[in-house]
Formats: sequence, C-alpha cells, structure tokens
Amino acid sequence: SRSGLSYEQRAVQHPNPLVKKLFAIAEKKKTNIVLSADLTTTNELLDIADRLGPHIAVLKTHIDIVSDFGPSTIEGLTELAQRHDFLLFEDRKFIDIGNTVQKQYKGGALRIHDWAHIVNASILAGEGIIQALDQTIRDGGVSERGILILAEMTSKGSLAVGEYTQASVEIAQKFPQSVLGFVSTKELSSHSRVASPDEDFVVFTTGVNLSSKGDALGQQYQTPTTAIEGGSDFLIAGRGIYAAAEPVTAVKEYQQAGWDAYQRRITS
Ligand code: 5BU
Repeated sequence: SRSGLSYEQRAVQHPNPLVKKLFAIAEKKKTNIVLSADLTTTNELLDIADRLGPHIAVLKTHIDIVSDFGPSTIEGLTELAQRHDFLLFEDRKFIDIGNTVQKQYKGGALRIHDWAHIVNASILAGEGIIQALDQTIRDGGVSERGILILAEMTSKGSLAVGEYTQASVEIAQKFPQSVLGFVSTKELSSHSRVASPDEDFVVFTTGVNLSSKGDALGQQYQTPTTAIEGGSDFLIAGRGIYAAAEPVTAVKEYQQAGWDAYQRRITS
C-alpha cells in the first residue's frame, strides 16, 4: 500500500491510467470527495453536479433511480464531468454470472460502459464476474475504465466480512489492469497475504457523514476524519451533502475535513 504518500506521488507511481487521473484530480482540486448524487430526476442530478462539481473528485450515480433517464442524462453528466474535471462512478453493484454482467455493463438501456469511468461489483458469485468485467474493459476499445470490488458494506449486519473481504483482495490482485481498488470502510490491501510492495489499491469509503450516525434503514456512518485515518483514500457522501440546507457549504466542509485528514495521515 502507498497510503502514506500524497495523491501527487501516487499519481506519478501508479501504473493504471485511470487511477493516475483520479489522483491527479484529487491533487489539483484538493478534494477526496465522491458525491453520492442520489437524485431521482435528470434536472436535479445535473443541477447538483454542476453546483458541487468544483469540489468533488468523483460523482457517484445510481442511474436506475432517475425517473426520466435518457440520452440527455448521460450527455449532461459527461459534459459536466469534463467541465468540472471529475470522474463518473455508476454504483451498479454487479452481482450476477459473468455472461449476464457483460450485457448489463455494455448494453441495455443504460449503456454503463459508454459513460461510467468506474463501476463496482460484488464477488458473491466468485471471480468470474470480475473476469467478465475485466474482459469487457480490455476489449471495449475505451480507455479509462475500472472496477471497484465491494469488499465490505456499511449497512447493519452486512455479511461482507472476514474471509469474504479477504477473498475480495485476492481476486483484485488477479486483475490489476482493471480493478482499481475497493469499496470498504478501511484499508484492506496491507492485510493481504500476497501484497506486493508496489501494490496501490484505492480505497473508497461509503457511509460518511459529519453530523449523523446512521439512518432508520440500517445505514451506519463514520466521519471523514475516522475514515481517512483508517486508510480510506476517497470519501463517498450523499445525504450529508446534497440534502443539507446549503449543499455548497456542506460539500466545502466535507472537502476540507477529508483533505486535512489526508494531509495529517501522510505527514504523521
Ligand atoms: P448516504 O446518503 O451518504 O447514506 O448515501 C450512501 C450511498 O452509498 C448510497 O448511494 C448507497 O447506495 C451507497 N452505499 C452505501 O451506503 N453503503 C455501502 O456499503 C455501499 C454503497 Br457499497
């Protein structure tokens, strides 16, 4: 793991072009915030992406909750991602057999591979799912596509723990060209039995909130500071930001807290 280095140093050393770009964006914009933009209409989604875009490194979508989804949703997101310099992450949580996920990733109404730089997948079905997504990425003719493995989940009673989480790391290590890292509550790769010294998986941490401990449906939160101290590299926050009375003020608070915590981690 290289979690003790700056984003700039990690950008220079990382072999994967998409991770290089992600780290370079973080360094340039001084942000490790991933906005979980769980808005349900195209207008609301694009409006929040435009207002908060300058403060985030990645915009995470659940594109299947957008009630009026269409080409203008994707054109709008792609244009804003270029204008404000952030990446697009579709939180699709692929979980089926390889043959099905290839169709879900490339085709269908959502054509996720066309526009999302990052997707995530569960390894419940075994490593074939990652092999399938990896194959689509390598044959897809588009550069800058990558996968995060769902190694843990933040919801109460999650079964993604222990050996399951460990297996996520081992499968990631078999597909270093397309697996960028993990969605997890803390750093994992240093616990791996076969970690190589130059391995640098990126840790995205969801369930981040400055003022709440959870919700009525089992979500469990930690703060930006505890997440970064635990080895997280990018903080995924949704309602704490977009549902705040002043989302721009809120995103700046998360941005500052996340950035300061990262600087403390690498200088201590
Ligand atoms: P929130 O509003 O910050 O609670 O939103 C969290 C987002 O992250 C939401 O889109 C979830 O679907 C997503 N999520 C999560 O909360 N916990 C997990 O373990 C994973 C994703 Br993986």
